[in-house]
Parts: sequence; structure tokens; C-alpha cells
Amino acid sequence: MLKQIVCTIAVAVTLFSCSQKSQQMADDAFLHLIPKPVQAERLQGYFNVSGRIAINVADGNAQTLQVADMLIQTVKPVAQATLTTGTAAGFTSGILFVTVTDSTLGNEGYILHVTDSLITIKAQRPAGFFYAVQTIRQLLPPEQYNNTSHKSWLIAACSIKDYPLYALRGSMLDVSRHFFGVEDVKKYIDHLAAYKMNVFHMHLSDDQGWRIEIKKWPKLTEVGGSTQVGGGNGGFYTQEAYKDIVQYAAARFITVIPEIDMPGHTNAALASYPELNCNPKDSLPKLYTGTEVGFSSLCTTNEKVYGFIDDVIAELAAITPGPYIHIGGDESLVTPKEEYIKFMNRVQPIVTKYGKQVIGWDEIANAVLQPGTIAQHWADTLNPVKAIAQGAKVIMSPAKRVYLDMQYDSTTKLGLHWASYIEVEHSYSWNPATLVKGVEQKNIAGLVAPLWTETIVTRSDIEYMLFPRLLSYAEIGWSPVANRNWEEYKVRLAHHGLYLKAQGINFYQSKQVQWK
Ligand code: TNX
Repeated sequence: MLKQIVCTIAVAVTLFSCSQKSQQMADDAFLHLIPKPVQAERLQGYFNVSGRIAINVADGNAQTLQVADMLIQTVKPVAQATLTTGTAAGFTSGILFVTVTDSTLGNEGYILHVTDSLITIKAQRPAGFFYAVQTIRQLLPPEQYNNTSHKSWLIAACSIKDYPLYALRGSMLDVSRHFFGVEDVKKYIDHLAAYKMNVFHMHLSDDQGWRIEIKKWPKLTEVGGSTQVGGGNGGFYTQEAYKDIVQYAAARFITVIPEIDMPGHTNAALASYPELNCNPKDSLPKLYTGTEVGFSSLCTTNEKVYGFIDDVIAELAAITPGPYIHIGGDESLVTPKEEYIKFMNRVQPIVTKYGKQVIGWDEIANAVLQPGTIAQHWADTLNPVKAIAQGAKVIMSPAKRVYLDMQYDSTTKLGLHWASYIEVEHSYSWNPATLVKGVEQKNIAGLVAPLWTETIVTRSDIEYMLFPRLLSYAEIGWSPVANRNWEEYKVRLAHHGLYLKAQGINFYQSKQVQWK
């Protein structure tokens, strides 16, 4: 008898402390969202994620149904959710997706209202629902990623209204210096999506490797794709593999921006086809596996080169549903300046002819920019001003703040430091709209953080350079400047470390942050 009573008390105490712990986790989760929402208010109570949950997507939109399905998969360890469509009237318990008209939300904003019985998500467009679901994932406890022993999860009751500051938010992966397969690329895309980024820029060609199949010019990949920095086997994406990546990204509301770098950074192409060189009778340049930059150039005075570019852009445009094609244009140190300008003036219309908007690294501002061309600022602070003077918008990728290949400090083993060391605070504490004189918020299309891969070989290397700085860039791109403050951010980041750990992500445990 006594034993029974003791046992009952013990179970009761365990249950109580268990639920207290769950409540504490839900309270914490609400306080530590990244990127920080525009408005967030805590309400009383908790939504219990367990048992059976009804999910209703009122308008039955196909993309929104896919988003709802992602939520169903997320809660699977603790709850069985079933999906219905049709009228939301009388729906008082479960999860409700409602399409609304509210221009303050734009295409990507959402309203998330959580009570103890009902989660209501409102958005104008499917992307808004997707971002609400990313917020819900952060409101759930970290063990969603690695533990199925819990019987239920709690979400703190709250009211959130949220939408992005900049239209384009994302990251670039250099798949030329080292090649990364489709699975690694999809993982990269997952990371961007989790932090509400919507652009994945693929640096598909450089001196060390050509990575996208072009059917009319097969040697680009057969020869030009056969190696990489350090002399490994390289690799390339077939057009089918690329389409698979594009589709995977699109399901996560991410636009792929493919880049073919030209006229410089083209050794892999030059080594594949004699006619791209100015002296085709000379022996072909050798494949290059080093890390120097600025030594190669397509022959800009050779007509055949423009036919080649037309073929490449035609095939790339046909498999790229997004509105942009990036034509590089950086560090063409051996192309005479006048030739560079003529070249860029000639290549831009090839891109627009195939219905795409041009993006180029900031040097492109020295040419005559076509309407719609965007300059991506990385180093020279006069170039973005020249672009703006021509009516162009700028993507901000300043090397000294957002290059993910920059080392954290002098002890970092991976990466480079030519632009700066970038510790976590340095990655966070700046404002794209005040960094460069003459570049204001209205001139900025967005923020893209590049990961160059001269020294990056494995998925674990990628994670170490991305995390936690990617989160800084996600927040800078999304959250209002007035909501951002390093002292407060580093507390949120410390807590968020639990989520990174639960996912097994190899992240840099900066001493600037008191990790939980
Ligand atoms: C500069 S940024 C480059 C790349 C290098 C990178 C290394 C830019 C447009 N060009 O070719 O990989 O630095 O940090």
C-alpha cells in the first residue's frame, strides 16, 4: 500500500516536472526566434501537439497543401494530423490555414495566432504559409529533430505578425572550386529555407570546373568538369539533376540563380574548347586545380565566343524557371577594360532575349546596364554607386561582412581571410543600408552571402562556415533594423544552439556566445 502511494506520488511528481519542463521549453522557444519577427506577443497557455490534430486548408491551394503536409511530417513523432479542405466555419480546434487579403503581409508575410486549442495561420500567398511553418518549427522543442520518446510537444500561445525587410535573401554556394553532389546541395537549400531565405545562387563555373551540362557543348563537363581544387575528380550536374535541385528549391519557395562566370574565371571552358581562346592554334590551356584568380578570359573579340554564350544561356534559361541569370563579370584582370565593357554590353541582351534578368558582380556597373540588370556588390564600393546612377538595384554581398568563406579568427582552420576575419558579432552588427556611401535601402534588392569553396571540401566543412553566421544574414535580410541588437541577438542565438545540436549540425561555437 505504502509502496503504491509512494509510486503514485513519484509518477505525479515526474509528470508535473515533465510538463513544467515542456512549458519552460515552449516559453524559451517563443523568446528565441531567428529571424526575429516584426511583432510577437505572448498569450496565455499552450497548444498541445499530441494525439489527433485536424488541419484545414480552407481554399485548398495546391502549394499551401504541400506546406501543410510539411507540418504534418514535422509533428508525426507525437501527433497524427489529418488534412481537410473546404470551409473553415466552425473549425475551432486544430490548425487552420486561411488565405486573407492584407497588403501589409506582401507575398511572404504571415500572421500566426496560437491559443490552447487552435493555431490559425493567415497569409496572402503560399510562401507566407511556408514561413509561418518555419516559425512553428522553432516554437516546437529541439527534440523534434532527434527524439521520439516524448508523448507531446507544447507551443506557447502567441500572436505573431511577420514579413521580410528585403525581397531577396539568400546564399551562394561555389560548386566549381569543389563540387558538391545533389544531396549536399539539397541539405544547403534546407538550411536556407529554415531561416526564411528565398534565394540560392549557384556559382556553376570557374577556372577549376564547369559544373552544368550544356548539350551543345559536351566537353564543358566532360573535360572542364573533370577536376577541382587540389586535383580531385570534380563532377557536374546533368540538366536533369539541375532541374531536380530547382524543383526541390521551389517547393521551399527558393529561387535558384545560376551563375556562369565570364569573361574571366573561365579556364575550365577554355581548356575544353580551342575556339573560345584568342589563339586557337596554340596548345589549349591545361585544366587548373590551384586557387589563383584573375588569369583567364574568354576571347572577347572572337565572334564564336558570342555564339557559345548564346547556346549556353539558351539551355540554362530553358531549365531555370526563376527570373535571373548571373553572368559573373568579376576579376577579369586580363581582359582589357574597353573589351570588358563591350563584352558586357553584348552579353546582357543575350540574357534578356531568353526572358531573364541579368545579375553581375559589381564590376558590371562599368558597362551600360540594361533595364533590370542587378549589380551584386562584393568589394569595390564605387561600383554599386555607378550601378545605382544607371537606375539599377544592388544585391549586397560585401566580402568583409558576408563572405562565408572568411575565417572566424586567426585560429580557424578552414577558409581564407583576405577580406576580413568575420566573428559572429561582426557578421551580425551592421546594416546593409548604411554600409556603403550612396547605397540606401531603396537601392537594395537584397542580401546574398557567398560560400566560396577553395578550402571547403565536405558537408561538415560547409556547416562549420555557415553556422552560425547564416543566421545573422537571415535576420539582417528579414527583420526590421529597429528590432536588431547584438546583445539581445546573442542570447537568442545561444538558445538556438540547442536546435543546431539536435540536428547534428557542425557549427562554430564562438566564445562570443554563451551556448546553452
Ligand atoms: C573573390 S568574390 C572572388 C572569388 C573567390 C573569393 C574568395 C568574387 C566575385 N570573386 O573568385 O573565390 O574571392 O574569397
